[in-house]
Amino acid sequence: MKLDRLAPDLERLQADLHELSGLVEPDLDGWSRPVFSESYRAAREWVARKMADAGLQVHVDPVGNIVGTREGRGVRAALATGSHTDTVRGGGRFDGIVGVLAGIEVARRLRETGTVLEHDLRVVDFLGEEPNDHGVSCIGSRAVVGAISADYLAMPDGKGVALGERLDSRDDIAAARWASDEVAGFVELHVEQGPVLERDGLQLGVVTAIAGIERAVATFHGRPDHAGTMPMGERHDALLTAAEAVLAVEQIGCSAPDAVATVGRVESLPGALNIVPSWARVWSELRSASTPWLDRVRGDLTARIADVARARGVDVELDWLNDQPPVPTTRSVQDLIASSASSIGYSWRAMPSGAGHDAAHIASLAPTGMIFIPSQGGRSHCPEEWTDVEAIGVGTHTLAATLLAMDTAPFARQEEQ
Ligand code: HGY
Ligand code: MN
Ligand code: MN
Repeated sequence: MKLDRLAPDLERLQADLHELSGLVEPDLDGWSRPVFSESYRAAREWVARKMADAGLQVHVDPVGNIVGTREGRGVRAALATGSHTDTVRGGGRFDGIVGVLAGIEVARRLRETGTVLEHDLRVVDFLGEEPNDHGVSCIGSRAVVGAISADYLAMPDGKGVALGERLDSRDDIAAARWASDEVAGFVELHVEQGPVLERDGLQLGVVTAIAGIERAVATFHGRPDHAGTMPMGERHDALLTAAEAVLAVEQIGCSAPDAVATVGRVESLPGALNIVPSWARVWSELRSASTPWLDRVRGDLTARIADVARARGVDVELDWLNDQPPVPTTRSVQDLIASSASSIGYSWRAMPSGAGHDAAHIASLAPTGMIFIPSQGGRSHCPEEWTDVEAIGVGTHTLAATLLAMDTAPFARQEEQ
């Protein structure tokens, strides 16, 4: 088939982006649609309607993923694509929703060109990809690969509500699990959320690996004292200890070329101007596509935090959360994305993803690939996030061509890298 026939309708994509990105929380900054919020519920009703309008058979699975299916000629396993429609607070208009809308547009173009694949096509809006108030990310994609544990379901939010209480499937999360042979392959289209493609002047990224993420919470117990009378050398200041820990995180993040480390939140008590802080808490994360680096820096950070606390006579507790190892994508799927892009005439490069994605979980179940399109200024997780609709069209076109190629080309399962 001439791949140009599967090119997306840019005006329709633009209209979808405008409608869906406008469903946000009125009292939050940016384009905010946190999981379990009212705007998120409205957005998912919108997605289900759009999937149905595109001719997909729509159902909501036991954990709350929205799944749209276009029947194929009969090959047992489905080809899947999709992403997420929840956002970070203060987020942008493209993170996640581009992958869901592209999947719906591919379904429309298949219908409009009368193209029936051998495989079913499955378009998924995965529940809650962003880290939520319960400290869990990628709820829907973890659930379909059986990676939502009872501990996860018990994780409370700030109001003490357990994650399981928020899920439709509170009694049987296992029912959401996809069978090991249910999906033949998965491809996710996503904005790059970084500066590489724009800097290199390229249209597409073929993702080689998705960074691993280690998250740590350090709690410092110092001693409250009068800020006016206690000499500097005799204090046990929890916040100053936390400040040194924050700088230690930065130094670790700068210790390897493709690594990053961030402290996104610091709290301290009692918070009075005239009392030396007695308590402080630091939330940090370390990311890299290199497993050896992640393994090493867990120990490094643990040792450095213990050192700065000891030096100031402050006690510290360090909890490690969400150890998500780096995930390589499947080489043969990477090759199909690259050959599809090249055959249409799009420029591309291979690159790792510093951001986490639902694909990182689906990769444990099926051959998996990711397609990136440029983010303006490399900005994301902020209201300034922007990707031109033409670039989204290039990504959607490449997604369609890749799924068409996967429909007939042999590609290996996960063990081949
Ligand atoms: O945090 C991430 O990398 C993704 O945006 N959830
Ligand atoms: Mn995100
Ligand atoms: Mn995302």
